[in-house]
Amino acid sequence: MEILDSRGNPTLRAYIELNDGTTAVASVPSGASTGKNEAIELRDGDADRYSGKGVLNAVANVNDTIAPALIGMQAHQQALIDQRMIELDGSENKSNLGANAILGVSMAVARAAAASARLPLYQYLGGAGARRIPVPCMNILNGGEHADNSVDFQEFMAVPLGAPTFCEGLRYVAETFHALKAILKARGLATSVGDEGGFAPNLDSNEDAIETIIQAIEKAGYKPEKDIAIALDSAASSFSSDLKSQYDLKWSGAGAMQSDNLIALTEKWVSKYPIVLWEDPLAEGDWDGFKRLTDKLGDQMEIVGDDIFVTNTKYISRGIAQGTANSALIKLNQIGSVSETIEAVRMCRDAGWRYFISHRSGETEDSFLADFAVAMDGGHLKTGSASRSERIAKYNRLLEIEQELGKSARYYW
Ligand code: 2PG
Ligand code: MG
Repeated sequence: MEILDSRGNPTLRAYIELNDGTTAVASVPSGASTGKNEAIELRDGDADRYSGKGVLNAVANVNDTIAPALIGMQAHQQALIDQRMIELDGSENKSNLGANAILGVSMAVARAAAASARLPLYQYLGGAGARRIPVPCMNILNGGEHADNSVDFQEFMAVPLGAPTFCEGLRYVAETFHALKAILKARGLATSVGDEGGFAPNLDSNEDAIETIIQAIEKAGYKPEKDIAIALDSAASSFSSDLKSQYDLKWSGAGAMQSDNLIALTEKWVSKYPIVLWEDPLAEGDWDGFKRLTDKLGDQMEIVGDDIFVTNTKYISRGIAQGTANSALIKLNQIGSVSETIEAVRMCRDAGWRYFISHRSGETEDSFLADFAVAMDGGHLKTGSASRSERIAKYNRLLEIEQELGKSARYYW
């Protein structure tokens, strides 16, 4: 069925029932700052409904094409089921049936198989050894395409890597979120939030954003770097005109620059601030710039490719071969099925890369991502701020998983 996401745009929810009576449901997220090689999210294009954003055709594809083809298959054969849907679609990028249609079913299949096996989803997908709860990289200040403010970089995340447990880590950064609110309020700045629940104030500069966050960490009673470090997602494609070398930090007024200027700025920030991870510091077509940056800073921090790799092994393998980054962002709907997402994770792991599990800026109350992140054992995830229930749903599920694992739970950066 067609439901709404956290931005009030339509998205797809899939329902499944197994022969043994097990039922499951899954809802698909949706991005705003999308990479151009992402799998295609099928939209109706009917201007009379939701400005063309309806997903009734994708829903029909589930009911009329996918469902009849899957009936009779075994729910635990995830890869086979995903493969069958990919074949049915027949395109390179899932443009016929829609990545939203395929992923919704793929997630529902995984959840049903787990329930039928009487296993929690994280254990079904990750095995008996799945017990590492990811460090929550909490996006407490939003800019770029996720907010209407004067900050060019899209996400400023607080990373509670010094906490002893997930539960404590979540508290560290939620308290920092509240401290940040108080600081912004005292400065007479807006405390309304952006798409991922972080504040979206009009600050003096991009650097002001990071300095204000450091103040917030201290105000909350924590030590920057030791207790809480910083991660950034520039989402640089969103301020690059040619997507490969020309940049314009227009909202903050910092102005036009080229790859090397942006790399120099990155170096300066990394030497000055406790930054442990930087996602999309350059645009999706700037493979050369990415490599130069990784050569310079790759031994100091995690450099994550999002729009450039789009969770696709075709691009991740090129990145590994060329030394383009040292980590890939992992988003289920960028590639469009559970088993292909697992393949992307495996490729990173085999190469000694890290991988960063991520939500989308348009989300639903579905907490699939939380279980998925524990199953993938990557040690960190991003799922927004300490506000907006579509974000909190994932944090609450992680709290639950940690509690369920008891003393066997692990938490480290
Ligand atoms: C990103 C994401 C998620 P979107 O760029 O990493 O934070 O945003 O879903 O809009 O692509
Ligand atoms: Mg990103």
